[in-house]
Amino acid sequence: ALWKMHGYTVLLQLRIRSMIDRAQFDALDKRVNDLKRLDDGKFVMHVDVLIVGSGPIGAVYARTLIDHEGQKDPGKPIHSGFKVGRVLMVDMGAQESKKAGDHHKNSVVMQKNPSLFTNNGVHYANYNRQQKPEYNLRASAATRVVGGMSTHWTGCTPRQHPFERSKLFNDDEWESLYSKCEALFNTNEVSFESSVRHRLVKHALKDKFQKDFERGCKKPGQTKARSVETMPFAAKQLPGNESYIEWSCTATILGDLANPKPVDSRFMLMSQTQCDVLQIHPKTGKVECAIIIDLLHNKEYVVRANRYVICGGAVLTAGIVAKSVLTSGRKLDEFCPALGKYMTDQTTTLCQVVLKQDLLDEVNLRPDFLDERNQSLIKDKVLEHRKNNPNDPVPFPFNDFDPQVYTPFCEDYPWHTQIYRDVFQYFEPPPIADPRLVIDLRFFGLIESREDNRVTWDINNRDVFGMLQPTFWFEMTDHDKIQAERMKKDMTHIAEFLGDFIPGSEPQDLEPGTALHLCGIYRAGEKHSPSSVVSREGKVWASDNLYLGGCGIISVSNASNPTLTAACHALAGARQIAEELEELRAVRNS
Ligand code: G3F
Repeated sequence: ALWKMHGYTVLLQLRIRSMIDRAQFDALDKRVNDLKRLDDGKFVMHVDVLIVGSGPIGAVYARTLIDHEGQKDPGKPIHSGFKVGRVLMVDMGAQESKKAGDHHKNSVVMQKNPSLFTNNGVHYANYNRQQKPEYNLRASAATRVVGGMSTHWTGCTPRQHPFERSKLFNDDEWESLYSKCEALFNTNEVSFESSVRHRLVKHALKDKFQKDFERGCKKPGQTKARSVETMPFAAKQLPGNESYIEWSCTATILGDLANPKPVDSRFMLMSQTQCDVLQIHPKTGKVECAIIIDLLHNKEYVVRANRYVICGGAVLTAGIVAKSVLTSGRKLDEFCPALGKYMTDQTTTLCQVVLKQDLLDEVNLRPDFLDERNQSLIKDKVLEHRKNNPNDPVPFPFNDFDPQVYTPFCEDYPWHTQIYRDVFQYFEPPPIADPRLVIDLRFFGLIESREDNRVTWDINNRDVFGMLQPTFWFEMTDHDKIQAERMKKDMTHIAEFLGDFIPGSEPQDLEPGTALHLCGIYRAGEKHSPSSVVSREGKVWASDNLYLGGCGIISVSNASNPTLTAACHALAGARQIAEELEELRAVRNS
């Protein structure tokens, strides 16, 4: 009888598997109706890897698993011949673009009229009655849409300075992970080099502020270099159209997998599908299945996977784990005592200036002064603009790209700076200036990593999706505040090299959480210990088949945009999963 039951289960599984295999991405509903219900009325799906969340980190996981590591690289694939089976990705947000997870700025209309741009951030704790206002991260938010954060990503992807990144990878490992992730993100420093404004701002700071600074460095005790550079951006110019930038996002990372009918049937994306809970075995900690809900059709599925990867944004990812552990009757302290703790934010300071007339005069008088030797790129642009618009006193073409300049994080000035035009509608300048003359300075500072800065959950406090509300307990230390003040002074000093403050946009601290760079909530550690939740690859210590990805994994306080660093961890995680699946397959085949 046992054999019979087992046989039927296998047959049923095989049948379901082959049905899923035949199904196409855009016929999900039909396909699902074909499936047989289990006795409890739910449908079951078998996949190799379930990825929850379709942001840039989910995309890194999917691409790496499907490519079975580096296939597109000139380097030798580590697992040659090995193919990962079906990867199912779910996202509770809707798919708003033809390609899965496209960047809003990849629409031409948006590029020509950036003020149309909005981010789809949903603030967490605004309707959480347990949230004490004084400990809130008022501005922190999550994006619920296919593509997640990458649909409105600024794309600023610097490597983190050795001082602000963990030692979980050694320098060579970081180097190799960073290079690979930069390639996945198309991170480069040349996309904006042809912009007149970019060259002008960089020149103003390099030739004036940096030199001034270097002279200052000669003072005893101050020897560290500080430089002005082009910001590394995850965006590239499209060949053949110099005025268009393709912003990196889930769609570009997934590549052909993001097409409406993906060429690779091993990948499937379900939008408007929530990962409700993971069923975790009370003794082994192994995830037995995930319950996902197709929100549009209100249908529940049981997903059985070999590996589960949760990367739905730091706070929501931790929330899924918390709900899964707490609803199984266990305590977080037993399963993952550090979950929610050691949270780091970044302080954010902003100001806006109108470019100095002196700088414009320099361009008007000597249109070639920003050109490199033997080039007349900038000069030609300025002269042509002048010819076509003789009444325009501003020497910048209307479609000139925004400047993208920064002074990288360094030990003596431990903050990340962005000197650019931010299309984020967090802070729109009053319409008093020609938008081409407005420069934003947005600086990001360190917050100490402390156990007490944390998120907590209560099983009786749920949100509109039935998930547990995050409650923040966040405070800045005196040291954090002193550093933030130093950073603001530095901003004021640097801004003076560029222009005058727009009234109302003088240097000011923005709300906690504004950076959208919460880290540490499921921090990685070197070994299984109560102060970390996952390994450097994101594997939960207490479980054999559960991985967490995203900024929550970053274990130390940091100031530079963390997505590239989170991607390094995700890449290491995807590689480890690939190896584990290969071993599983070998065991099964033997
Ligand atoms: C942008 O200017 C930064 O580049 C992002 F990293 C950041 O998340 C965003 O502002 C919001 O502060």
